[in-house]
Amino acid sequence: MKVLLLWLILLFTVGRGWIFVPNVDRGPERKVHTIAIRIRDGGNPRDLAKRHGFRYGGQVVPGYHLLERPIEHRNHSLDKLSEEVEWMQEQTPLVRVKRSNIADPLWSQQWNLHGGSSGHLPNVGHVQELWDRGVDGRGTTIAVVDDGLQHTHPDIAPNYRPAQSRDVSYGRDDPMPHNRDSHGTAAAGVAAARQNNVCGVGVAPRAGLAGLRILAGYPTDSTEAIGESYKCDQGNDIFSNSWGPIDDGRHLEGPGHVTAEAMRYCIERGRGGHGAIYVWAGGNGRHYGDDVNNDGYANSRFTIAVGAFTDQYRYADYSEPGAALLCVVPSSGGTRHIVSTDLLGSAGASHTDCTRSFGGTSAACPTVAGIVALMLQVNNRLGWRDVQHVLIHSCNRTDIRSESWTQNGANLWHSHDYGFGIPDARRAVSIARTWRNVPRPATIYSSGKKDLNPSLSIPVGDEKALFWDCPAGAKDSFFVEHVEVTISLYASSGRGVVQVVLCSPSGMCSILARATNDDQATDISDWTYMSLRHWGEGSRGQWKLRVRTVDPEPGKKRNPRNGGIRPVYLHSWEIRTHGYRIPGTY
Ligand SMILES: [Ca+2]
Ligand SMILES: [Ca+2]
Ligand SMILES: [Ca+2]
Repeated sequence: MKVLLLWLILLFTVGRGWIFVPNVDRGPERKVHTIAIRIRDGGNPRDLAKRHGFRYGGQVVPGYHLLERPIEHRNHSLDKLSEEVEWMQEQTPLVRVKRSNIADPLWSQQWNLHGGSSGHLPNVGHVQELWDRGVDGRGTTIAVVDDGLQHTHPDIAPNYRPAQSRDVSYGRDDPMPHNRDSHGTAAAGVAAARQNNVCGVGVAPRAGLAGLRILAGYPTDSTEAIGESYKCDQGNDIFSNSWGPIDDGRHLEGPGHVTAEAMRYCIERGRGGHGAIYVWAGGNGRHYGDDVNNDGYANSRFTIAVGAFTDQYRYADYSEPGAALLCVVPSSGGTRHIVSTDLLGSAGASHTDCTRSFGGTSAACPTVAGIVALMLQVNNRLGWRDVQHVLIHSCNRTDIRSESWTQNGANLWHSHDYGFGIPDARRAVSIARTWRNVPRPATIYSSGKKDLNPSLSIPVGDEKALFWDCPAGAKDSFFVEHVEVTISLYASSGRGVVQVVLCSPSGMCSILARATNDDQATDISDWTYMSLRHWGEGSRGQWKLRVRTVDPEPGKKRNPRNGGIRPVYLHSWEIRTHGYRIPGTY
């Protein structure tokens, strides 16, 4: 293929004296003098190169070869060589420009994709360069699970996949939204709006778009289950979810039974067995003390939780922190919003066909869905865990003065505010290309469920530590991916007084439950928390679970009759590490 490309280019550049390979990283200038030759029948190009003081540079197409020598020898005569070949030509550089004139009228405002006019605003890095190289999501499909998809919109229509789409809410094929429901269409535009002369451009402008409408009418567990699994083994590769339970810091809610089963099915069977990719908005409830770990969709190890980062180089003040947060991407919350598609005409969020005011973790999520589409285009064998590995490796730390950054036992930095940082799309694609899949399925070590009888009482201001000595999975022979902790407890003063921290044998700690304003709900019943902060560490050694009862509002006068904050009673706990044995170490 490469040879054919070179040959075509050679054909078109004969007489110009330069071989140009478009859109390939050229790096620093090569210090070689190159001659292209057509050799006579029966000639041996390697012998020829040797006799004339060249290094053989390889065949271009049959009959045509390259000879190379150090640039400082370029003035040596070529007369003798020319007598032995049919045709020859010195190769010298020409100026060529890339043909990506982006005509989309709002492109200049898509700072999140190119860094703004200065190029210095936070962005996901070099997407335009990827498009120029043909890495634009083609061959992949992003299913936007939301309130519908206006597929007649000219920015959506060329990428729309009707056979992959469904209005689950109303039991119809066509996911066309109501006039007010512009959320799914805006999310879809962020992921994969077409590069044309309309609105802006999505991260993966040639990815297919499916609409799965579930957030209309009254969603139920089974509506969500259909939405999260629709054709996951027949073309829907990536499920982008810019929604979740209420972000008020008082809800611990996740997938119901059927939805959990549906997602498990697609993780095992989706994408020809490589696993569907679930991308999830991390939540907008930071103001209320909410945490990604209070959301059972976003904190699932099957999903990629995405937070928001502003043009002010800081997490958005709505973007929820959490040990389960994988990354942040640019979104609203500073002085700039996100450009996307809006419902045509006066319908939707704007009177035009485009919106300039999209944002939240709703816009962050489909940005990552788009990056994953670019990764899958270059390597569709990536499993769902591989995709997480690649994304983590592609992240750049940001706001590095923040004290939230901690380095774990595998030298990886994670922050409850920023996850592993901002993914760089170009690096993600480059890593994806040559990524070797991690062993499947994941190996799990578990403490087993520890029932405490009687329940462990933890008075306010006190902390109880629970220990698990994991016997196996030593560092350098095991690679921890996700760590899960399942807890049951009773807190009669409300869940907001509970703080749970997990520390690994290396000393890296994860905040799983943080003190909040939740003074109503009292039970935590078999809730599973997840942490990515131990990624790459070993499992062997002592894991420590610290459970505290805290006063979330110290100094606040309380009703003397209830005697202030009452103890928390821990009923049971379990720690599970998921990961893989490093090949060659057993
Ligand atoms: Ca467009
Ligand atoms: Ca939340
Ligand atoms: Ca509109």
